Amino acid sequence: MQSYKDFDNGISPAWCPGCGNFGILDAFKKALFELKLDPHEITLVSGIGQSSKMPHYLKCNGFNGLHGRSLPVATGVSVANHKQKVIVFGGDGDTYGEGGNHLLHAFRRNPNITLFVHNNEVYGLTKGQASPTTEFGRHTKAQPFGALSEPLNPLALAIAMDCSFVARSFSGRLDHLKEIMKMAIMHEGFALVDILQICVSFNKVNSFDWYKNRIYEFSADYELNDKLKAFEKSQEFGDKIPLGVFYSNSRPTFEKNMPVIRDNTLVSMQNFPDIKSLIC
Ligand SMILES: Cc1ncc(C[n+]2csc(CCOP(=O)(O)OP(=O)(O)O)c2C)c(N)n1
Ligand code: SF4
Repeated sequence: MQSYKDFDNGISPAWCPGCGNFGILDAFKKALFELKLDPHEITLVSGIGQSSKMPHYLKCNGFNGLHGRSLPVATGVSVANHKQKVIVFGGDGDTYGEGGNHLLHAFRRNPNITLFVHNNEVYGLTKGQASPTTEFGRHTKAQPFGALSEPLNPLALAIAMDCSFVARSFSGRLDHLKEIMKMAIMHEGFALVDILQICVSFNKVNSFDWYKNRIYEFSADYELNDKLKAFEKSQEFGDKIPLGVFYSNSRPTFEKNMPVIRDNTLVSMQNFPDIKSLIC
């Protein structure tokens, strides 16, 4: 690849002008270029949503599945060909709502997958209903009396479940986001990056200026596999919002735990192996 723009496929994004997804797309192309990855080495998987349109705009292998179902698809891709870099894009609704159950099992299994969550704190594609990360009491068109549930803390959940890489960045800090994306893609194991994303149309509270006045970049002053310290850090969200890597560990991956594909990919095998060898 001569330039990060070589990842463009000529399709123009159907996002509102000013949407944070543009920054995420840009940072991602730059991250792939700097990692010297070629399109054929990457498989992008997504569900349904504005964020899930990411694979539509990139020259890479891609699969667009059902709302919330990207992680099982991505796990299948990774088991079939663990030499691919498997990268998932989803919204906070897609990942933490519809796909919440799959997320828990991905944390447990630790497949070698990178998950980027565009967290705009609303369901963007379906016009701004409250999502699992919407703050309690927030008024939307669908919640005229305010959201009635407490928001999910995705980082705390991931750390509690020993997710092997947990980080946060912001769609308006492109260099920071690009570096975090590179670390997450190169991490061996399941990596979650929660990306705070501006939705100019349906989230008028968490605007660019709102974030600019609160976010700060931190380098952990603790060992990154210190679960308790990471958990404590993950509780910070309000007047100050930390961006960076919160937690990391080197657990064996799901693919490494599967003897039949330890040395060879499933897709390169002449004959599909006996099913017993996959499960024992
Ligand atoms: C099972 C199911 N439930 C609901 C929908 C309708 N739906 C499509 S996109 C969407 C919201 C997507 O929001 P989010 O995942 O937060 O992504 P964003 O658009 O904000 O990037 C919903 C509710 C659907 N397609 N399938
Ligand atoms: S509705 Fe929000 S998330 Fe969707 S394209 Fe517009 S700004 Fe982006």
